[in-house]
Amino acid sequence: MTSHWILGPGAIGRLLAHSLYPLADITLVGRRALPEQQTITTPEGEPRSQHLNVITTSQLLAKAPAPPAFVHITTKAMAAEAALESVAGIIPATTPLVLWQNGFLAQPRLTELWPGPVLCATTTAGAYLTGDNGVVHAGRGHTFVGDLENRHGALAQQLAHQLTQAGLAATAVDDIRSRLWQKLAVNAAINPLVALNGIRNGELRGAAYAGRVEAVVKEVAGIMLAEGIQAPGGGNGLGAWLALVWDVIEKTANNKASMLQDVEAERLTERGAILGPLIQSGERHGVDCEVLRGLDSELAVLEAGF
Ligand code: KPL
Repeated sequence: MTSHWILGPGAIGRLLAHSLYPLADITLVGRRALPEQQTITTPEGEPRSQHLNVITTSQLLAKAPAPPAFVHITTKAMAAEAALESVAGIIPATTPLVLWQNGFLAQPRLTELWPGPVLCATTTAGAYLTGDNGVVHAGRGHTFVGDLENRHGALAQQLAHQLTQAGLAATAVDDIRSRLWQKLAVNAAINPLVALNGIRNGELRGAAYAGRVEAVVKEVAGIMLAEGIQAPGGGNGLGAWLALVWDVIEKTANNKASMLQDVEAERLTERGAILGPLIQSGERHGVDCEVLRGLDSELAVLEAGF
């Protein structure tokens, strides 16, 4: 049976653990102890309770079990490197990692740092936590898996196959970098504005915010052009990026975006992983990124108050 360690028992980590169990051997690892009896509510609203192997990092280190087939890192972007460091001493350097982070910070860093294969996953599956023992699988989505250098296609296929068998539809792709940047574009246009203004995604359509969304997308479109990234439907003009962003806003109108949830809980946001790569790219290519810089500074001021 394939064994998977999942570092980070947040919403995606628990969704993965519930889905892969009992098809695969699961170890869900967190910094603090969580109940082993965990419940997932399916997209159809049915609760399912399972006894999962949930342990703390120190318990894992003490036990030093046989190395897993995959180590999934499902922490926030800025905690991914520390999560890897916490287990690096007890796994072979050839162990495949799977990175589930938003943005484009952890992925290039860990790809460079880790000698073994580093797969990146991007998913549209929706999940949120309801407490220490509950997660809601709010919406079925699709997961794409691949590595930044396109060297591990067979491994990506093996993982995509297992995820699909586990009920999380997944496809191995050879353009994961573009897909991560496309998601970055959407996250940059939505997350900072909703987090700073305390609003649901759909409210961005209102007259008070629509112009600000368009100003962000204008800069993002310039950066994507410089990076050679096309919008998902093809096309790299402002129109293609605006269409994508407005479509996601429409489809997620009722969502409380992840960055707003972080701000409400007074947690550090993923601004470094979402705005950071875009601003650095803009600076590198001489593309205007004043609006993005402004959002980053506003978020920094907000976080300083936590
Ligand atoms: O991915 C998201 C997030 O909340 O981080 C969006 C697309 C903004 C949906 O809420």
